[in-house]
Amino acid sequence: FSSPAWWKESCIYQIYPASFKSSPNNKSGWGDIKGITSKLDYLKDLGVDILWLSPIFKSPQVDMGYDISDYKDIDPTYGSLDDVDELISKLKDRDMKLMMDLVVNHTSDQHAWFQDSRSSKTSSKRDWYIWQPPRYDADGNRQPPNNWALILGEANSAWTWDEHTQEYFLALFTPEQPDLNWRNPAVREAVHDVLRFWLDRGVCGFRMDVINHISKVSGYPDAKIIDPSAPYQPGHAHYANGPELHNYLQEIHSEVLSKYPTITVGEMPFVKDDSEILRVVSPDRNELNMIFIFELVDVDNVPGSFRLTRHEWHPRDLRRIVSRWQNVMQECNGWNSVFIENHDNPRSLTRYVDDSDQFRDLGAKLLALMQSTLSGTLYVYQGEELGMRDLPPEIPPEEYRDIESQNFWRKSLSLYPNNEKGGLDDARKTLQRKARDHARTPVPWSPEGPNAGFCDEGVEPWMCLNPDFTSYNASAQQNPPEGSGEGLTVFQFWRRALRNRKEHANTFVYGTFTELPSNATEEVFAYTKTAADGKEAFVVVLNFSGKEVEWAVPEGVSVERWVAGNWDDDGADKGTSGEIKLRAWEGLLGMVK
Ligand code: TEU
Repeated sequence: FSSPAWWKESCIYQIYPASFKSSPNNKSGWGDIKGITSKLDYLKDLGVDILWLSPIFKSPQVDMGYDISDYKDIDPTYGSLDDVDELISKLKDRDMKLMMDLVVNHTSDQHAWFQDSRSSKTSSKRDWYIWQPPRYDADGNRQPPNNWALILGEANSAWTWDEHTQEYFLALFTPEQPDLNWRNPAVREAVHDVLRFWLDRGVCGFRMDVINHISKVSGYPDAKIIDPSAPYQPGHAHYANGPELHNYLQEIHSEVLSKYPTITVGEMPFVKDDSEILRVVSPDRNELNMIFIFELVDVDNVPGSFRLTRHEWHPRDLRRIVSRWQNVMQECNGWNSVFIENHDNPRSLTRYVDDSDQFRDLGAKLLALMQSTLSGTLYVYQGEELGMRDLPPEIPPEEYRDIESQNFWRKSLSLYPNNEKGGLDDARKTLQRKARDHARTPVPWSPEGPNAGFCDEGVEPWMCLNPDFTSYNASAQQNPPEGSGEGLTVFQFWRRALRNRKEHANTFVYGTFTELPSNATEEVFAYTKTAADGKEAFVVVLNFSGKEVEWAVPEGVSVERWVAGNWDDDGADKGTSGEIKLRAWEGLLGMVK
């Protein structure tokens, strides 16, 4: 359904630089660029084609680099421009590429542009950001221009008062991340210039952070009240996919992207409407190659609310969401990004399957089997290939380093200092279930403690490691010690799955997805993938439950044999027609006649 392209067939691996690998003699406890360069053979062996680095630019690190103070320089914590050049050239030696994270909805408040903007109302950069005079309530008290809430954890106002010039500026995420005013053509030109700078240096493209937030509706109307007890409300109806978004994206394309062979993926929180999404990813629109649709990773958010909320879900929701986007993109000639993890969500293993010691490997492999057989460009988040799981509950919220978690916890402490109505217990539960910290623990490279090869011994890592590194680490997974068992490790399973996906790209990357009926209790997600020329088809059957269930091979699907599975026997002895028994968390890949 779609013409082939290198960026469609590539496997993209997301690196969270602070936690990937610290090079020898780096005493900071943070990962760095040289550390990344030292692991390219590992990544190549896994089957990765493109690295996407979360931001490594100069930054005060209020939001781990998503607050940039200089787009054309590297934060000294991570290294230098020379290190990036070296990384690009070593990637090239291995036929691999580099993608950067473009964070241009907002800058850091330490960026020279903002410093200038806030210096006076007559600054030439005043209009580079979004400034508004206050409102006054009936008692004559100063109030922000509207009721929009900050996104990252605190639920305060999205407007910050500037004493010096007596106006508010808009900063949707934290007050240290003021939003750029994209209505100003000079801002857009400055962004184009940043893109050119990196493309000329040899990067192949960009992941664009909250790119759908760049156009705000004019007049800044109040948001609908979702939580009557809160003074500020989620305002995304007024800035997610705002009125000028498509014009701005098309302008980036005509001014910059059309002149380079690039890959682009936009982050688009809060938007689920297919026509709106297709506007961005349809090739004839010249906007972006693909976007991250958050419907699946937001499945356990209270609808309409932010991330740090809890909502129950059932495997049928996962089925419905995955099927929906497979179908929409193939019917409308769009393109999917296939992903289930990133640095903003807990580990998929804990969240969608079962991370207990008993089922951990099966669960991680089940998700690998699903993702490696879906149509679209595949993204793997660091540690996903190792079956990393969330932090255990013994680690207290005080150990969490993310600004979102910290703001949320501080707010909870102030609301329920004595755990009134169990408020603190509840907040702890939310962090345990939803904190971004779970995905940000350092990658364990070896079983040797206390730092597991992430950084030098004697150096304190910037955040705690997951204590299970003695058994789950890259060295044990990539080259398991002799006698450690018959089956594949999670890493080996991923490696096999990625090779299989490449070998059968016509079927897995580009093929037609058809959902098959589930089992009676609806935990089985089954589908076929068929190559466009009809020469090859596979069936994928995934039991999203820890129970043994029966699933009937539908009439019209004739399975020749099961070729792979997440249980060590690859499902070899199973029947291929009628009712088949699926074991706990079992996933099967079958060749269709
Ligand atoms: O994330 C956007 C973001 O905040 C999402 O978490 C989104 O709001 C959520 O999924 C919807 O429920 C990006 C970065 O990935 C994140 O790390 C940054 O903190 C944020 O932008 C600000 O730059």
